[in-house]
Amino acid sequence: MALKNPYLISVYENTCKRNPGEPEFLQTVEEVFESLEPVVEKRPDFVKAGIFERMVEPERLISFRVSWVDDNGNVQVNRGYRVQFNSAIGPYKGGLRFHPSVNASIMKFLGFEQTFKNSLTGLPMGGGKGGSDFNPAGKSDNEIMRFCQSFMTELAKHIGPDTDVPAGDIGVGAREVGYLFGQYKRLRNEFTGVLTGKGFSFGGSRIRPETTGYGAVYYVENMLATFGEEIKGKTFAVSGFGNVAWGTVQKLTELGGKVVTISGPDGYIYDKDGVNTPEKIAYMLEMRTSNRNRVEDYADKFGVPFFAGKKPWGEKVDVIMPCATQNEVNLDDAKAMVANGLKYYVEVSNMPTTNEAVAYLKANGVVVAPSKAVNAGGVAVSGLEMSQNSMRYSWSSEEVDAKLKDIMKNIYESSVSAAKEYGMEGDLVSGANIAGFLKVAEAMLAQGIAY
Ligand code: 2IT
Repeated sequence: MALKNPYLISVYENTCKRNPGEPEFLQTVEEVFESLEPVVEKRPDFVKAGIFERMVEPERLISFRVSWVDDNGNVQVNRGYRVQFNSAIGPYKGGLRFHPSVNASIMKFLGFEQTFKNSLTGLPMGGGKGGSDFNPAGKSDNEIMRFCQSFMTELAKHIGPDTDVPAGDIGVGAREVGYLFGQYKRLRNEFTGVLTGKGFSFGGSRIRPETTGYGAVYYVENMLATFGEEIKGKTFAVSGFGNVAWGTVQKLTELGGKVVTISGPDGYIYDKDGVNTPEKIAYMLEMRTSNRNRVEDYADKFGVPFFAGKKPWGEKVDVIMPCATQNEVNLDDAKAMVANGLKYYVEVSNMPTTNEAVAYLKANGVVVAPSKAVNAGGVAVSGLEMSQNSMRYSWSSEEVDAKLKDIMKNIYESSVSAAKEYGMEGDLVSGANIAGFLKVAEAMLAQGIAY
């Protein structure tokens, strides 16, 4: 373990004892605590108020049975979750993930990270996350609808526009949000902004679907500018082919970058000409909505090489942007990147990198941008959707995009200055963790001890 501060070590050890068998949650706690060592030294008032101990304990963890009937008439049972992690600076806010890997550890790691990410956006949103071990792959549209309705029948008891506002994540897009919203409205007889990522016709924000990727690219623009560089003319390796990868590829292409890889659970494709025509980019959407969950279809359609069971991290490019899921880059991958002379590593999916891999990249001079900051544009536009719903108003794409650009610039700049202020100049990971943490910690301090 890389932690040195004895107080943080003891809080971390207690967290390990209290959360056995939850490696992803403990991984993110350790990673955030490493960044917070200088904060502990400067802020004894936080230590006295037990802020660190309270920060790692979710305010509420709800788990529930979701039963539904499949197309063959068989009863299926899944487990649903909502983790309401921290409400110090606003209503709980965070996505819902439908994926077979979902468990309490995954939910808590995502909820913990969401707390700091939401804080970084500068908008009033607390941290939450939810989902289910339901696997959407291969399910019919009717099955998805019935599952969403059953899931919401329980979730509706715990959420509300001023309490907790879920959205999408892996396996939950506009279609699922629509079904979830419909069921909430049926149950409550209320039309409110209880979910974000809604369709535009019923209160969704312009550009919400592409915004996580757009925001990530705006972050990259700001970051490269610091080094006197730009996106134009650079090559990029992206993983995933879902919503986040799609928005990222679109915006990189628009700004003159060339994306040569995308990936799926089945492997990755290498497109030497770039995933850059409207047809190719639209096909990414088609692959997602087909529920087949494979990227080999792209290789078949466009006649490019497909590498079964492999990840694109061995490819030599200027910038690497993982956009798929957690822990998709390990120490060996990081070694391959360094051996290829990689300069910029930009996390887009939540916690795509193991802690050892991040340490190795940093130690070898790679500029590492952390997902909490880089992907915060998604939830930021969710925050803007909440504002629009509260006002019963709708901003144009240009207005939303301009606000998103501002938010991403602020996130980048506040991370840079927090790192500097706490003696970790140039460390974008620590800067984001510190900046995100401070606002939540101040709010908790001001509000007294009971959560
Ligand atoms: O990880 C994330 O920030 C999201 N899945 C989006 C959350 C949201 O509430 O828009």
